Amino acid sequence: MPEIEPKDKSLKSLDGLHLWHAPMSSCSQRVRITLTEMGEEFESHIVDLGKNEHATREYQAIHPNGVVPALVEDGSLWIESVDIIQHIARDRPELMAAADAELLNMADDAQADLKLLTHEFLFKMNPPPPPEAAAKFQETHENTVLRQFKLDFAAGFDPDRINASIVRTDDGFRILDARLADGREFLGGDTFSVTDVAWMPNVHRMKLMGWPFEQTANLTAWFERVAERPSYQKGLVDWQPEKVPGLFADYTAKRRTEGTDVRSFPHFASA
Ligand SMILES: N[C@@H](CCC(=O)N[C@@H](CS)C(=O)NCC(=O)O)C(=O)O
Repeated sequence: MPEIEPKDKSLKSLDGLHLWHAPMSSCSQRVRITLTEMGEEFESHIVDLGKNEHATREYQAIHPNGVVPALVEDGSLWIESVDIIQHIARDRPELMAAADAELLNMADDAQADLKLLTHEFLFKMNPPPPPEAAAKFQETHENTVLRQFKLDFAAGFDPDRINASIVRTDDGFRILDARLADGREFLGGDTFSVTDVAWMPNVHRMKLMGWPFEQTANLTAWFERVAERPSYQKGLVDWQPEKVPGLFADYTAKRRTEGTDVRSFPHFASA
């Protein structure tokens, strides 16, 4: 998907690029990295997910699923990060030449597992939301999958569900690692493309939780290469609150001591 008809008709009169996004959201990171690669400025509309701004009627009139990102380009509304990055880069052969449909679809599919693992291994360090805020989210957000996800997170994810997410994520990373085994510099070939952009936030995120990337050396070397690009700094790192990596590292160390970090789950522990 795609371009969609906005429920909020005022979006149709917006000129230029407007991005509704969240600083730490991996899907928003993809779009910001692409815009930075293209040298495009955009009007930033921050949606504070911690304050449940995505559950407001106003935001749900912009994005029908009540998630970020949403992009308006000269009055046209686009959702779905993997579609957005291909749309905005459509006239940029340097970013589209090595676009790989299979790896882009995989990046899209990987989102649900990234979300679950992020909540389990990173966001869980935060105190749960006050009961009134949680109840209000259930009343006001129309996305039933997201509402159920929040309830499941509050109740504690089943360890089998967490392990299944780890297995699928590792399978995906091993596919990328195998692609890179032929010596190519980038995921789609010898040029940097939207395919790399789509996967950069995923590797960045899993590094924060101590993922065993030593098992995928080609992918590790690829990430070191792409992380040197100014777009990684400007589109991703600069939006991340400075203290966040340290707090996540402390939490990950605590989970490791307790034997509940990502490496302690059966997929890695029994390998
Ligand atoms: N498939 C969508 C997924 C969008 C999505 O799930 N966004 C997340 C942030 S990356 C979100 O808004 N989550 C809200 C929440 O967890 O409450 C895309 O790629 O744009």
